[in-house]
Amino acid sequence: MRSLLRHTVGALTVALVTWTAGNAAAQCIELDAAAVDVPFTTEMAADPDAVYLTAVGGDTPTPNDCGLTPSNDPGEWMGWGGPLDTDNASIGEGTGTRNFVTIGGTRYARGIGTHSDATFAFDLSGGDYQRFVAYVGMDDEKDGGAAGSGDSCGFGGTSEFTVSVDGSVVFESGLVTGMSGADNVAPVLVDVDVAGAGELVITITGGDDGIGCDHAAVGDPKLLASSTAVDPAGKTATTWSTLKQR
Ligand SMILES: [Ca+2]
Ligand SMILES: [Ca+2]
Repeated sequence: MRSLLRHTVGALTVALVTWTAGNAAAQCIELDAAAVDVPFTTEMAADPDAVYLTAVGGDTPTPNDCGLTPSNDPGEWMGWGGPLDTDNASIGEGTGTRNFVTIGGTRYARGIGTHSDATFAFDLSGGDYQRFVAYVGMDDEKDGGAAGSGDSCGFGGTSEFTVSVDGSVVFESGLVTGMSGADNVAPVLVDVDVAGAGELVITITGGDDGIGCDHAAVGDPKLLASSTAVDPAGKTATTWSTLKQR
């Protein structure tokens, strides 16, 4: 059973949802271990009405219980630390070190965790989708405090995210950082029209400082059949000090 309540984190209002193992989405989570304890303030559960984008689960490119898998070469799915071998997890430090996808203090039940540079292409021609909705940002596992002592990636990494539909750019994040000074940085909402589209491409590059430490992630990446508006939460920074109190 799920419980749902509204919760305010600073100026950020999000849906705070808890979920239990045993639902359909849990079949896609194959975390071997948590290498580091990544702090979070909010959990986002899977949307039972969505078709999710995923990385390794399922039969390409047919949607199944796990989601729609990429149609491009797996060698293009990450720029460091691959291959991607686990759904709904961060890139971690490689196989066996994945964590839950966590961006700006929100832990996502569904998501793609990778490392810049990365490209994911999805064939949408088999479904009747109206919108693609997701949250993009840097995974908090490289933020200060989460990265651990001796890890030089305590600034959270930087990347740029682009979404294209049938060859046309429909979303550009600009430069996204994992932290802003001592503050965590909230994920950026993507909400684009994919009605009648044949292909969706997500491109992640390293920004202006290369790809070092760029543990990039796409949280709750879902295809929706309805045009219902999504609460545009997720653009207000939460403070790292708040996260550390958990
Ligand atoms: Ca962060
Ligand atoms: Ca970078």
